[in-house]
Amino acid sequence: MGIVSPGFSGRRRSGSELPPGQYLTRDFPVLSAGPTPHIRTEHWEFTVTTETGEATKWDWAALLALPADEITKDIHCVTRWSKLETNWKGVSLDTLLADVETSADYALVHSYGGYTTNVPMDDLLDGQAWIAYEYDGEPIDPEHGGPARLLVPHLYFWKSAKWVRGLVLSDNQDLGFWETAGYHEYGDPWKEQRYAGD
Ligand SMILES: Nc1nc2c(c(=O)[nH]1)N[C@H]1C(S)=C(S)[C@@H](COP(=O)(O)O)O[C@H]1N2
Ligand SMILES: [Mo]
Repeated sequence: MGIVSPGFSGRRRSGSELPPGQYLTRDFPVLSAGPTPHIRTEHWEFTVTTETGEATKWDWAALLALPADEITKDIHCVTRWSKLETNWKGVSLDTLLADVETSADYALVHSYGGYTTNVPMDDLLDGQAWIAYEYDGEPIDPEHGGPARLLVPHLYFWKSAKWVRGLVLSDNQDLGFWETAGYHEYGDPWKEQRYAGD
């Protein structure tokens, strides 16, 4: 038998899990730049528009019909809270984009309510991003982006657009809401890319 020190259960738990300048929170703060839109799933649509103008749409039934992943990831807000091991269910962007013909380098993510954020395509593929529709085994609360939000947890959480309604793919990087307001265009929490120029 090995020696197990008290409080060490084998689960990852150490300061090194927290990106620089972040603190741990156990609750789930709500951060929204405007009012919470209430979108009924029967009216929900997700549209991917490529650089050639080709549009592909999914309605709620089509989203739910796709293979989904159970996702456990740490999330890091630029206002300095981090929450470890959050649990989501959703469809990976690899699955959604499998049949979308594109060679675009960038996506501008659009939300119901008008929020936008830019993410490179390389950060949306290879198991790094999802359209999530469950949090902790329940439908996502409207305040937290339900019925569906983007989840791209390796970047600051402002990239995880709540009430997501689509992606516009482009060869050029068009900046989103916070990025236009002076936040970093990429937003890697491990490099503390909070503001433009960081
Ligand atoms: N549509 C939309 N998505 C958004 C935001 C927003 O204001 N509108 N805020 C972002 C920011 S700054 C953060 S930290 C997270 C907060 O998600 P939460 O409210 O579920 O914690 O959502 C991101 N996605
Ligand atoms: Mo944030």
